Amino acid sequence: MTTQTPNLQHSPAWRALQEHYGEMANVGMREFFAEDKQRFEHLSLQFKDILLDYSKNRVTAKTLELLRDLAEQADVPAWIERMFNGASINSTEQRSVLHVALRHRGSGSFEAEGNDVMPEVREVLQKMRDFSDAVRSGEWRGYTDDRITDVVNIGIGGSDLGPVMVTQALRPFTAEQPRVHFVSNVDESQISDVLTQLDPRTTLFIIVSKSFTTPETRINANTAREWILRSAPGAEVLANHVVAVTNNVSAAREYGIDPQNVFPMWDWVGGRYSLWSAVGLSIALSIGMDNFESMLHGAYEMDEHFRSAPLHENLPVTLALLGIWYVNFFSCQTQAVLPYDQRLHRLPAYLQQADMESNGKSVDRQGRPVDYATGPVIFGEPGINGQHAFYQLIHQGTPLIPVDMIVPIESFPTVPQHHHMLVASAFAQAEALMRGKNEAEVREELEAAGMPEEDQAKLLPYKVFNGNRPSNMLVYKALTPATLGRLIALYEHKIFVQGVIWNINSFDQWGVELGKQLANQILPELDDNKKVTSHDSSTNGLINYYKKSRK
Ligand code: G6Q
Repeated sequence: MTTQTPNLQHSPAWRALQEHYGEMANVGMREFFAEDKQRFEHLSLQFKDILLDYSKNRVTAKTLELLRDLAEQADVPAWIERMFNGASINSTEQRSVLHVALRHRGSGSFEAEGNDVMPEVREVLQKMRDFSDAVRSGEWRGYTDDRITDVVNIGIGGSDLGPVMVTQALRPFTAEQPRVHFVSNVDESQISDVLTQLDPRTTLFIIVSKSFTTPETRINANTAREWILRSAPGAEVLANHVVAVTNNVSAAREYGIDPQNVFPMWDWVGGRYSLWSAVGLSIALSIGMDNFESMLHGAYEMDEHFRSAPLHENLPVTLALLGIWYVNFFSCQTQAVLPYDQRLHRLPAYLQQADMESNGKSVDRQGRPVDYATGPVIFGEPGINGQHAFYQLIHQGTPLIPVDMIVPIESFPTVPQHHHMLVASAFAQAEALMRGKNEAEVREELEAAGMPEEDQAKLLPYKVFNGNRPSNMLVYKALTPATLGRLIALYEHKIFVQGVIWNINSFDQWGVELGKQLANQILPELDDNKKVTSHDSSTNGLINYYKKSRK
């Protein structure tokens, strides 16, 4: 492995960008568009049915060249190959990172620790197909010989967010049955709200837990088991109603899941990158295995593009470099994801985990604290709704917030009046963010409305939009399984490239451990009514207040 430049900020490519930022900080995008009438053609890329217009960014050809120098300096092309070749790039956990193998459609092999993983991947895909076909056709039945009408996915984090997002996104491809539900939170209200609508005789649970030790998932799984057994003749009925997806097959067996009903996954798949594995079983049950495989195919196509396209034509690399430009040179701390597609309403939450858990790191690959910013805060909501909520801050607030807008050309069903309004709004927002409205334009507008000059002067500062606010526009034909696969893979690879440039490990998540450890200490302290004194005064105070106040 190549050694990274010891201090990124003193590296030649970084310094060149820093210097260039000095020239760019105050230049307006309006000027770029005035100078280059073909800026859209020059700064947009197309891959299959996805168009990326990145012309509304505060970049020139020189900026892009310098950013690509940074990518070369960080050895991005070699890191891409390392990932695809199964090197242990998740260095703190000594694991390969092979979610790309899960959607590999060619005849090639992928090696993790010297073993080709493809035979097992194909075997599990076949098992998913057999199972999902059986449930969907009614061949798989509940213990009373009734057909399965509802499936409940019990899992959290990476074992939940992907399947939730995808099943919502691909609603037009779902069959009427089985209906798919999700339970993730340990808050009992979620599982009870789901179960009250269901009949245990026609419900199937998928317990999804890579580790099979996650307490939230285990508690929910116990509740599900009790719920089935309450009206069942004996524990043997569980074989018809509970399956598991896990890397810890023995724990699933111990828990009482029929070995036939266990779908394996592997330690070279990170939770937040796992929807392509059997973690996506709820997706397959919902949209059918053919559609699930189309999604894999779409992702595979993006993988091939990522691996082979030169940096200047590479969509994930381009998105990653633009992000670096804003985070590290414009000091942006946030990034908005705004899908103008209601079916993608869980995409911001999904990407929040994918990005923030991957790149929310402050120690580099050599174990040193970094002295530059890494992953931004990701947030977002579906397009039009966000406009009526938080866009004010994006337009006129003090922080600079780069946005990604994600827009379909067609939606299912397309009702032109609705869809035109949606698309017009997305394009208008990006235009407004870029152009803004200057004093002269505001004055002209107020004058045309007949406002007296004195009132104009008072109102003017509030009505000015400085503009020059960046956006990427991702436009795709329609949200099919293949397009969604491409879109998710695009973001996964963007995140990876940024992690490489920041010289961090995007594939571990030690930051989630401490809170879990402390919760395990507090949990037994809630069992009695004794006063707790072992923590700081705030934590003691909260625990004691809770104990005193509960019934
Ligand atoms: C994802 C994270 C995390 C994980 C959950 C569930 O990358 O590691 O979100 O997916 O904590 O873990 P289990 O699947 O092991 O229950």
